[in-house]
Amino acid sequence: MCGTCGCDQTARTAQTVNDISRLSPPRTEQRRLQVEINLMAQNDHWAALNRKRLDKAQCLALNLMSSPGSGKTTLLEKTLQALPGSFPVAVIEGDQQTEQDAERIRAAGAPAVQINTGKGCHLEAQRVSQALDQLLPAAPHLLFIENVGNLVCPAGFDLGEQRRVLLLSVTEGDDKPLKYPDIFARADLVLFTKTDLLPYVDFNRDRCLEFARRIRPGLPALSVSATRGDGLTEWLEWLGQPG
Ligand SMILES: Nc1nc2c(ncn2[C@@H]2O[C@H](COP(=O)(O)OP(=O)(O)OP(=O)(O)O)[C@@H](O)[C@H]2O)c(=O)[nH]1
Ligand SMILES: [Mg+2]
Repeated sequence: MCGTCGCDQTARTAQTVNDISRLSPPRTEQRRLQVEINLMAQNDHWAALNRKRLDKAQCLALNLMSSPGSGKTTLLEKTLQALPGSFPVAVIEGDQQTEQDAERIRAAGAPAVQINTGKGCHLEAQRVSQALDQLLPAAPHLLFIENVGNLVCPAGFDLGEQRRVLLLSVTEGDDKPLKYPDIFARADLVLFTKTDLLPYVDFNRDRCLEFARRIRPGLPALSVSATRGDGLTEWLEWLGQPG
């Protein structure tokens, strides 16, 4: 859980945890746990509010999670190009630094809000709520939330999305489900990306999917090459399927 690595601490809570760690060990552990529980409860509260707002707006929100660089933004660019021009879609971009991904999305034709998490390695529901303030008035039917590139911490933070898509590029290795089970356990779809590179890497899709389904039985899977366009039709069909 992310509270263990401390990556979700704001400056204030990080200070609190530092203060706590000066206390005697058993009490320190108890207080640290309490801080983590409070932070998670706060996140869950904001996530529930987000979900209510999205449901009311009839907007389907998808949380895209993956390691850094596995092709989230490229897939979104291609998805936006493939959707009819008038289709109301919006994007929230999460990165530690820079506005680059939001700029790429805007260049592809959709409104985008960039969230910079600084030291944080995942998005949190309260920041997503602030982004919704900007994006929901335009009444999008589809909202993509590109999480910060990380196969660990995003698994623990509900953002209020309806569906979670886990991207795994073929260059990352087919053992990843066994090494990072939490994120696979919470996925609604695993999307194998960069399949154009399969001839050059040692990646066994069947083996990887078998590992993933040990963790999440029946987990649906698709394969795409965003650069070549392979699998985009199936991806768009999946997007159009009811919950
Ligand atoms: N060969 C190949 N390269 C791809 C594909 N999709 C993305 N890439 C490349 O992979 C690199 C990272 O792509 P991004 O779309 O920025 O990845 P990302 O997951 O959004 O990265 P972060 O936001 O930094 O986590 C870029 O150089 C892309 O051109 C693909 O289908 N095939
Ligand atoms: Mg990106």
